[in-house]
Amino acid sequence: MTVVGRVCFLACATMVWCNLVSVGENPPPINLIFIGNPGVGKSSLLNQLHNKVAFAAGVKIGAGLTTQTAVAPSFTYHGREVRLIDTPGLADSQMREQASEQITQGLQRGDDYKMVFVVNERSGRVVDEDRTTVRLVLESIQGIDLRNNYAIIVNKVDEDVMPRLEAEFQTFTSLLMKDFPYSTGQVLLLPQDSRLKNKDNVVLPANDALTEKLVKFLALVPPVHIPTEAAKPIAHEKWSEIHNKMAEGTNQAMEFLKQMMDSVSSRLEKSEDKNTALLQELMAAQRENANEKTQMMLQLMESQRENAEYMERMRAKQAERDREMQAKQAERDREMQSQQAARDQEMRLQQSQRDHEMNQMMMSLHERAAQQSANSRSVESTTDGKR
Ligand SMILES: Nc1nc2c(ncn2[C@@H]2O[C@H](COP(=O)(O)OP(=O)(O)OP(=O)(O)O)[C@@H](O)[C@H]2O)c(=O)[nH]1
Ligand SMILES: [Mg+2]
Repeated sequence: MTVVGRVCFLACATMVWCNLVSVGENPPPINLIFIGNPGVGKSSLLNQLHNKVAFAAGVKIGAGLTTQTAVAPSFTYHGREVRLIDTPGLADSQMREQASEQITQGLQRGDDYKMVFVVNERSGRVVDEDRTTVRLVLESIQGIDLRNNYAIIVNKVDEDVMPRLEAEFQTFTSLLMKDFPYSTGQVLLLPQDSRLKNKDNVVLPANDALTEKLVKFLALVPPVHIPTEAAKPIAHEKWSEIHNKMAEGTNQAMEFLKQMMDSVSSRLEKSEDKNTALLQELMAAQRENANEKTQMMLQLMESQRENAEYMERMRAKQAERDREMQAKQAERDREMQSQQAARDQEMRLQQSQRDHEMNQMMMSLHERAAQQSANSRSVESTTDGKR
């Protein structure tokens, strides 16, 4: 990256980091301090913000790599000075005393701080060493309300764990902050980056997604003023005792969560059983209802069938009656016809009888007339003869 590019990046980053601070005539510097156990990735992340290797970062077997609190060459923007401060980890028992002094030294610069704790996760579980370090450092700052005034970065989150951590973010953060003197809503999950894994002094491009995510997150962390006298020595000698308590606290909280989950799931199971029973009842009622309906339908169909049969019988009877009536009528017609024929026959007989009688009468009249005419002719001829 060119010098101009780097200055632009730093200028942008500074502008974002400063955006929540009122900038007066002589605004105080902002100390961006990263605190956390050895190997969590503090120096690496600060190098990404600085966009160059300002702090040695890498693999160190058995101990912390950073042993001294170090401040990157500060830069200003709009008159506001920004300092990146790297600190050693407390979990390394060999250098705990020195590390705690170094951290306190880093916190005693006065002015404003954006205090960032860097921690890791272990297969989705909180790391009690990290919890111990955060608690001891928070407890060392006295007389200042740090609630929501510091940030936690959960760094190097495994890619398989990330979705589950995101899904159970509340549970994870409440376990993480259990027994802290102050909790915070400023928590960032940063994914493990294969480009950094077990590497030394890697600096990603300025506009890399990881760096951008980091810058955006840090912009929203409110700066808090920590006067020099407020940062008291860290009770490093209590580290093991506090660590045991934190581990016990985590176990209790996990146990409590497990019981809660068990009770929730048993309640869910019960309510599921209840729901299943209700569903079965409902289905039985529906079946009964359906049976009743079927019965009614069957009855209806039966009565329709009976009606149809009755109608059929009625129609058959009617047809039978019609046929009988027709047969009787035909019989009557035949009788009347034969009576009429008999009457006609008789009338014809009577007529022919009368005709015969009439003929007889006419013939006898003719005969009589012929007789009379013959008689008159014989009278005439007799008369004529006499004359
Ligand atoms: N995979 C992966 N590795 C990382 C990441 N951040 C840092 N590392 C690696 O983790 C190792 C330790 O990182 P450092 O930045 O030196 O850790 P530190 O917290 O400064 O450790 P100390 O200086 O010992 O306190 C290095 O090899 C880094 O490259 C990350 O996001 N993903
Ligand atoms: Mg380091």
